[in-house]
Formats: sequence, C-alpha cells, structure tokens
Amino acid sequence: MSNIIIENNNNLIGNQLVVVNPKNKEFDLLMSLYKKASDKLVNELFKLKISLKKYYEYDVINSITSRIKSPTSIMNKMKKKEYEINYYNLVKNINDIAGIRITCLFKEDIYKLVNIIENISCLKVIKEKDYLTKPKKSGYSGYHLIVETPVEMDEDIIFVKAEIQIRTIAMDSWSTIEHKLKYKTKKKISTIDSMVLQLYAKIINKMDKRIMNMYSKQEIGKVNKIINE
Ligand code: 0O2
Repeated sequence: MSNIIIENNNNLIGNQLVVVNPKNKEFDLLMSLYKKASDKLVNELFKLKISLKKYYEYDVINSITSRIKSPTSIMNKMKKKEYEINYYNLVKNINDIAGIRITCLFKEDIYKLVNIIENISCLKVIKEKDYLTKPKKSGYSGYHLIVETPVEMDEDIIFVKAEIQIRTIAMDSWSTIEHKLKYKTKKKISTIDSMVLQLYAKIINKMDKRIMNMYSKQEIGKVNKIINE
C-alpha cells in the first residue's frame, strides 16, 4: 500500500509516478479506503436523518444513497478532463469517487441540510457548488459538497474525500433520467430533445419553488395558530 499511497499532511495522496491500473491490488486497496469513508459518512447521515425527523416531525432527509465510482467511470472522467492517468491526479482531482446522494422534499431543506452538514464534527467541507442558485446549462440543479473525513489505514489516520449531492426528489428524478438519456450516453441526442430536457428542468425548478412556498405558508399558518391559541 505504501508503494502507491503516500501521506502528505494526513491527506490521501497518490504517488504521482504510478500509472493507474484498475486491475492492480493497489487500486482495490485505494477503493477500499473510499468505501470506508463512504460507509462512515452514510452512517453519520442516517443518524442525522433520524434526529431531524424527531425534531422537525417529518423526513427532512428523504433518502440517502451511495456508490463508489466504477473503474471505467473513473478512467473516463480522467480522460475527459485530460489528466495524465496517474494516482496523484486521481486522488487530487477526482472528487466523487465516493459519492453520496441525499434527496429532500423541499428546496429549503437543502440549505438547512448544508448548514447542518457543515457542522458535523467527523467531516470537513473543502469545496461547495451551488447549482440550485445557478443551475448548469443542461438544467441540472442541486447542491454539491466536497468533504473529507478521517479514515484509518494501518496505524495511520488519513483524510479521504467524498462528494455529497443534495437535491429535491423532483430534481433527482429529472437528473436520473437525463443522466441516462444524455449526460452519460455516447449517442448524441438531438438539439430539440436537449432543449426539451432543459425545459423540463426549468419546469421542475418552478415546481420546487412553488411547493416550497406552499410549505412555507403552511408553516407560517402553524406558527400563527400557536400564537393565537
Ligand atoms: P456520474 O456518473 O454521475 O458520477 P469538479 O472537479 O468537482 O470541479 P466535476 O466532478 O465534473 O468537477 O463536478 P460537477 O460538474 O459538479 O459534476 C459532478 C457530478 O454532478 C457528476 O458526476 C454528475 O453526477 C452530476 N452532474 C453534473 N452535471 C450534470 C448534468 O448535467 N446532468 C446530470 N444528470 N448530472 C450531472 P460525473 O462524474 O460527471 O458523473
């Protein structure tokens, strides 16, 4: 393992001389570290889901899913971003090898969650991407947090990165379908189909906003009722 991973201020960092080969044991060992980090974060987020439900009396976190990026997807992303295929670039630049996705009912819950997650003691947020305020050209919307969490390796503690994506369930449906139809397909879809997908994303964003307003009104209604009782 020490052959391929060196420690640098406790951050997981790949030896830049070694070319990535998913068939090697070193690659599997590296992936096992991402899996450990992912399992740890998922566990923490499930605990959070339970406490938030108790406090807010509904599921602020609707679902939590996770995946470890496949070797093919890792290699494709490195090629697409034109990185030399070595472990240094893999560890430094591919931030979503451990990927966790959270869905929420309401858009407002996403910001609530971002604030809470930023304060979880076992992780540190190192990068944030707000595609809620500014959706991507494709229409994709959501909030991404790149975090790092300490994981044990032999006798050492090292920091491993993971990406947490937070979306509404409506946007999650759109992006799952768009991921299959356009984002991850080699076959080009037509400009018209692409525009239709963008339009649907806009409609979903409007729907999310409207639903958030309905929810806020209900909450204000509840508070007024309590005040007037
Ligand atoms: P997959 O197969 O989902 O894992 P960065 O180096 O962090 O600055 P990166 O990782 O390209 O750059 O960041 P970005 O753009 O925030 O995208 C990260 C992930 O968000 C993607 O991972 C997708 O999961 C999702 N995503 C981003 N844009 C779109 C989009 O237009 N449509 C859909 N459906 N999902 C999107 P991967 O590794 O590209 O793909």
